[in-house]
Amino acid sequence: MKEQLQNIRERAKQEIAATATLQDLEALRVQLLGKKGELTAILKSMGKLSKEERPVMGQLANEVRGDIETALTEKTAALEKEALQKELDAMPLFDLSEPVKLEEGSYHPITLVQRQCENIFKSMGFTVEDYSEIVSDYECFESLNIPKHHPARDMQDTYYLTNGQLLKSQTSAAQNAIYKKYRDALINDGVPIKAIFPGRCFRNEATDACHENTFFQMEGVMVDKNISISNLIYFMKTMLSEVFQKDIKVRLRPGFFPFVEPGFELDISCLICDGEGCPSCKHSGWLELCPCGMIHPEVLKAGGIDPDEYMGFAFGLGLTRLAMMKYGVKDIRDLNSGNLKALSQFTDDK
Ligand code: FA5
Repeated sequence: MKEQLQNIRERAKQEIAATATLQDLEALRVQLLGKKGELTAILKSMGKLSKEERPVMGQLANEVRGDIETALTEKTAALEKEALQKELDAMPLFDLSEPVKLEEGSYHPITLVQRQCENIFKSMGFTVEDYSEIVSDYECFESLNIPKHHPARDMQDTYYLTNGQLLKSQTSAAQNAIYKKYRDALINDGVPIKAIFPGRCFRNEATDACHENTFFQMEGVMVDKNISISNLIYFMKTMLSEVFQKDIKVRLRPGFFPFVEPGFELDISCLICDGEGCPSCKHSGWLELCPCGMIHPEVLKAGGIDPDEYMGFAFGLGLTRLAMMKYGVKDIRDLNSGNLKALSQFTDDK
């Protein structure tokens, strides 16, 4: 029996070592140690042994059983590890230490054009001002030489709030505050007022390809002694050639705004249709882009500046329309659409 037990141990160890799967190992365990297993059969036959032999064989049988169980446990662990490794190898690589690649956002085309204009004017000595979107009637109209009930108010259908204030319909609404902010430096120290103030404007518009109810403008003013229309034209030309980096057709025609005298409309030849006429330019071939003019004496007076001594120019650039022209956006409404597919394709390359 001793030999039988030792044989079983040796054979079991070899067979366990050669087993390739967990199922085969379980089958081997049943075959060796199960109710009808080989070792169990030997243990059952112990009764036939002599009194002296029984404890010796019993101890050996227990040792053999223990050795087989240890070999089974070790092999189970090895096969499980192997199976896990196979599973991991089949999985796509996932390295926690690897830097996570985040989707990058992009600037809105209007922001890109606004920043570009800001940089152009900053390089020419202009300050960039921020201004509220909710303004008073005085700021938006009265200080700009548009008294209550004046028909010029009809040009801008405005959103009024219940407290009497309104959503700014034009960036010109900041002019009065800018004059008051810088007039002391102008009068006492001879520092010209040179400021631009980009901002969002709101009008109750019937929207179309070139009109939105919410759009951006960028106002610019310059006040000093001896300012002329030539200065105005110089700054407009510089700005447009920098933004477009190519020759574009521009026309200047008389325009009426109560806060400038004389006033002009500066139009650019539509870059969507090359001046042929399309919905983006209301089929005229031209797009109103940047009305401008010499600041009306009443407006300077309201800002605390003596119009007999000082003069200046002002312009109101349509930033949203500029973005349309620069990036070839046919319908202005796409710019407010939140359509990331459309909006994320623009870069600030010139
Ligand atoms: C004004 O708002 C004047 N404050 C501009 C100004 C400033 C004139 C200083 C003189 C001196 P206007 O309403 O034309 O003017 O608007 C100016 C520009 O804003 C237009 O040429 C156009 O480019 C843009 N704009 C006006 N309305 C809309 C709109 N509904 N949607 C998109 N852009 C618009």
